[in-house]
Parts: sequence; C-alpha cells; structure tokens
Amino acid sequence: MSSFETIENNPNLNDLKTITIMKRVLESNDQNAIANRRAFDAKGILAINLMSAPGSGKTTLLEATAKRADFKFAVIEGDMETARDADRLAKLGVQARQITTGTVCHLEADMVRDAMDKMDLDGLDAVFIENVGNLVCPASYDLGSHISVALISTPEGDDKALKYPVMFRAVDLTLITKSELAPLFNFSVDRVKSEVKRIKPEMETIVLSAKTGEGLDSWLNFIKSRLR
Ligand SMILES: Nc1nc2c(ncn2[C@@H]2O[C@H](COP(=O)(O)OP(=O)(O)OP(=O)(O)O)[C@@H](O)[C@H]2O)c(=O)[nH]1
Ligand SMILES: [Mg+2]
Repeated sequence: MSSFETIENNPNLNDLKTITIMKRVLESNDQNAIANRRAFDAKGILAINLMSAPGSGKTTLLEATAKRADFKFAVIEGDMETARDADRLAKLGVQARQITTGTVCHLEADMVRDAMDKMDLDGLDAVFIENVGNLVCPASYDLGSHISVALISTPEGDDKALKYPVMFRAVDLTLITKSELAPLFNFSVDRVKSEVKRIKPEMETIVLSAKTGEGLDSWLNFIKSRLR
C-alpha cells in the first residue's frame, strides 16, 4: 500500500471484504438449504433443481413431464418478473408457486422455503424447482434439492459446457434439449457429452426434444429411479 492509500480504498482489501461477505451469504444459504432438504426428506419428496440459460426449455420440459408422469409433483418457479411459468404449469393442473426475485439473478434457499411454506406438500413424490434462467449464478446456491440438472439447448451452441464449468460441476445430469434442431445449428451432441465428462466424469447426459418426444422416457425413468 502506498503512503497515500487508506485501508478503505486499497483495492486488495476491498476484494477481501467482498470475498468475506460472499462467504457469509453462502454459509447462511447453505444452512437454509440443509433445512429445506430435511423438510423435503420428512415428506418423502425428491427435490430437483433445474438450471439453464433463459429459454433452454425448462418450463416446456415440465409441461411435457406433467402430461406423461405417473408420479405426483409440484413446481416452484423462479423468475425475475411475472408469473408466466407458474401459470403455464397451473393450466395443466400442476400445483405451481411462482417466486419473483426482482433484481436477483438466481434463487436462494430462503426463497424456496417461503414458497414451500405456502404449498401443500402432502402426498407429493417430487418438487421441481425451476431456477431463474441463467447459466452462471444459480450454480453457487444450494436450494436444498437432492438432484441438480442443467439444460443446454441446441440453438445455444455446443461449446457451453467448458465455458460455464461451475454450472456443470454442480449438477448430476445434463439434458441436451431441442434435439431435433441439432442439424440446423451444427450442434455436436458428442462434443457436449465429452466436455461434460471432462468436467465431471460421472455425469449422465440425456438428449431430448419436447417437440418430438425423444428422450422423454429416459428423463422420466431417471427421475423415477431416484424417487424416495
Ligand atoms: N423446437 C423446439 N423448441 C422448444 C423445445 N423445448 C422448448 N422449446 C421452445 O423454446 C422456447 C423457450 O422454452 P421455455 O420452456 O419457456 O424455456 P425456459 O428455459 O423455461 O425459459 P426461461 O424460464 O425464460 O428461462 C419456447 O418457445 C418453447 O416452445 C424443443 O424441444 N424443441
Ligand atoms: Mg421457464
């Protein structure tokens, strides 16, 4: 530090302060997430956190799941504004609770807890939590789910896994969505599969299309194999 710099404006110290505050936020989030997981466990519910860039097909997948699943589920929808996604699921008879985060680009565990408190969780097999569309921030916040899933849609390009490794390290399953459009976008399924394996060798990948139905059985079987 030069003799002209105060402790307040030293850039290194400010970095340190930011890191300390972030660490505290994440620690407090982790505590809330553990409580959520216990609450899901107490009801025998499998909780699944769906994450992806905006428009990758999270809500469409949940709609397709609602039409075909033989297990009972509810959804918690996270968006910065509007109840559009919750309305889409409610139209199909699914219990759906919208969280609007305002300026926040991800869901946090206490937001999920608020939603859970307003829902009827009795008799459910699963709760899907659709995170805010964003391939970055949601990966850092445990919500109390048992499984995390990332979606990459073919129009986004096949180079995303290694560009956003934090997300793919955080999830248990990668879904390649809008598969029927892959030829149109020169999208290599093999490239994504090999890149996610480089990030996480035990990663499972399912290729699916909500339009043609490809992969939906594998998706439903994956979820069913993990129900409590
Ligand atoms: N061609 C094609 N389009 C799809 C498929 N799945 C979803 N879409 C379309 O992709 C668009 C976005 O889908 P959504 O399900 O709303 O995406 P989302 O990930 O929920 O978006 P956000 O909630 O805004 O992050 C819609 O126009 C869907 O009809 C698919 O398998 N094939
Ligand atoms: Mg959505």
